[in-house]
Amino acid sequence: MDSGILDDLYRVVLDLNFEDAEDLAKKSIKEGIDPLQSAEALTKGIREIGEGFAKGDLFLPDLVLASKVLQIALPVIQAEIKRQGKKTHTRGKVVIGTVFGDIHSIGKQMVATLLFSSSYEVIDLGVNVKSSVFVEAVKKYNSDILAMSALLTTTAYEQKNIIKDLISKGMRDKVKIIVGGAPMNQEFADSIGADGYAPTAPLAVTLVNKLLGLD
Ligand code: B1M
Repeated sequence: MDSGILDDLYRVVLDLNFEDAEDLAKKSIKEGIDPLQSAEALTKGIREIGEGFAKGDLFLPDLVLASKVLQIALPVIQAEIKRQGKKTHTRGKVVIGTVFGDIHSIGKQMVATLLFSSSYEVIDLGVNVKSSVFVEAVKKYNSDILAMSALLTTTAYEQKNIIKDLISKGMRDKVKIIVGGAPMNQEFADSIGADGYAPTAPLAVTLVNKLLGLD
């Protein structure tokens, strides 16, 4: 296995090189690189871009171009994760989305992909999802899990509003709620009345398994 490709995937993000992103992702699959490691290499790159942005060393166009790299490369990798998932039966239904006011899609997409490849039926509502849309979907699909992602300190509180709306409609006890995203932690999840918090996509799968009594 050529682990140099993992380094290339990491660097393609830092170099904002969206032109080579797809070919490199395809090459990693052709060469038998574990797609979970490839996804990790890409996200390591974008985390560093985020740190540079936070320090003022990088600017919004850097964020936009780096996320373009991920939006090109990650679907190729995710398709391979799904392909290797050998899904046989459905363990449960998960409604997932990024909350209203927030358009960050990459982490939510990773959680959705790993849940799907762990045999969950995933209803992905996308980004910037209004509370009423989450509530309707939970009802329509009779989902076991509601999974909400938020990447901004401001939008994290939107999750609390959605939980309040579920309570007011008498639906809170019918669904387990998990939250995640960079600004969150367990304490925050407890404070808004979620059933669980996961810091990463793989741990979101572990959490869902645990909440549904499956292992
Ligand atoms: Co924005 N952004 N962004 N951004 N962006 C952050 C989040 C930020 C931390 C950057 C920074 O300043 N260091 C900062 C937020 C600060 C804060 O609120 N505390 C920020 C900001 C400020 C903004 C804007 C306001 C910038 C502006 O316009 N001035 C703006 C807001 C737009 C909006 O949503 N309304 C904005 C815009 C954007 C882009 C559109 C350019 C782009 C998003 C493109 C896209 O997603 N399609 C973008 C990006 C790429 C980032 C960073 C660099 C990377 C986010 C990412 O994709 N990470 C980010 C910096 C950072 O996070 N360090 C940043 C990789 C991804 C795999 O990680 O999403 O954390 P993450 O997901 C992880 C875990 O958190 C977890 O699992 C994932 C993988 O293991 N997880 C869950 C996520 N959801 C989960 C749900 C679960 C469980 C686990 O259960 C339900």
